[in-house]
Amino acid sequence: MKFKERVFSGMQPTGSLHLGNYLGAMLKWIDLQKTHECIYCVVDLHAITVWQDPAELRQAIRQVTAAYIAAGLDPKKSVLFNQSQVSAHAELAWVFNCVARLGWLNRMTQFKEKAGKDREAASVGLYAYPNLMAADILAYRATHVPVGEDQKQHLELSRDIAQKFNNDFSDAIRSAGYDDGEFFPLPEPVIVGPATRVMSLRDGSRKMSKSEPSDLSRVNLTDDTDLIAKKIRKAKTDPEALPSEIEGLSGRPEAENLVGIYAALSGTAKSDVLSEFGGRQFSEFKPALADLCVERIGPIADETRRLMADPAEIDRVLADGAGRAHNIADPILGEVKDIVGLIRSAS
Ligand code: AQP
Repeated sequence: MKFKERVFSGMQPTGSLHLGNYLGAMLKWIDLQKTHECIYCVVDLHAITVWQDPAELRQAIRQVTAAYIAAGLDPKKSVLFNQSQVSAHAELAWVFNCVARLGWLNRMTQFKEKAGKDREAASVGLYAYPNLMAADILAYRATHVPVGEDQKQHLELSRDIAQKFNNDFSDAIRSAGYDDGEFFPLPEPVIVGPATRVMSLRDGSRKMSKSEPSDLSRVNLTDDTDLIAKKIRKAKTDPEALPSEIEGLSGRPEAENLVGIYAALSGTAKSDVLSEFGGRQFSEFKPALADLCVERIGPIADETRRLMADPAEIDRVLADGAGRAHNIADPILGEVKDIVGLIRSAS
């Protein structure tokens, strides 16, 4: 079946968003909004796979929503909501818990990283996280998922789940009128650009992350201009000048990271950045990067703060988005229930 192109993606309200979230995913979200029907979610059910302080979680849901809007997502154009308001996500996730195989989940590297050494103490939710992610996407039969590189493996699992559902229930799917037996699309990851994996500013071998204890490791979308400039100034580098060719970045993770950030923020390629800065020292490159970062991130932080002053308006945006999300997801979930053999409510 030729599925209508539809975009879905989300971020966890586990803290304030950072440059990695912005460059790895959100820039593409904003782009896709011009050409596609887009559904962007604050994935609060994912956030509680690790314990969250309830008051801080509520605050973070609103803050991530405000950051989405401040960064350029238009809630009139795109559907913008928080996951827990649309029950189809959790309901479809249960069906997928029964489709996905333990062996598949055992291979997920993010669970291994997040659970750490004490796997027995990790929540069942953290383990089943990728099934919920598949449900997030497929509840809307989304075809394209703009994410950072770290989500590639989870996206592959979503495709496997979609394929297995289509196979397991192929007769029922055909009986429901889908002659080719394809009920779910196999969603495609959209992982493009010069900064699909932004690394920590303190350690070029670690991903920039909300949960990294050192705040100097990331630029938050809520940082003021002085703090942004300070973090770039203090970013770890090596003593060499920047190379003029891409090949010269190999084995220099910190240099590669900063060049990638510059390229993504300026809408160019790493090779263009090196044409301009090749042969120059970090003492010259860092101020240029700090200025660019302040110019691009500063206004997002200001606008996020302005929006956060009116939480009732943010809640209204979320409720409106949830209503629109329900309208798309509920009929799809109804069909899933029919296909699986459940009896859905008559209303
Ligand atoms: N460092 C990164 N570089 C590029 N893309 C990134 N993303 C996250 N970090 C980077 C992308 O941002 C989207 C939302 O991520 P998330 O909030 O759902 O969770 P995450 O990937 O687990 O991000 P964090 O910051 O590492 O959160 P914590 O610390 O809470 O686990 C995704 O598209 C992701 O690829």
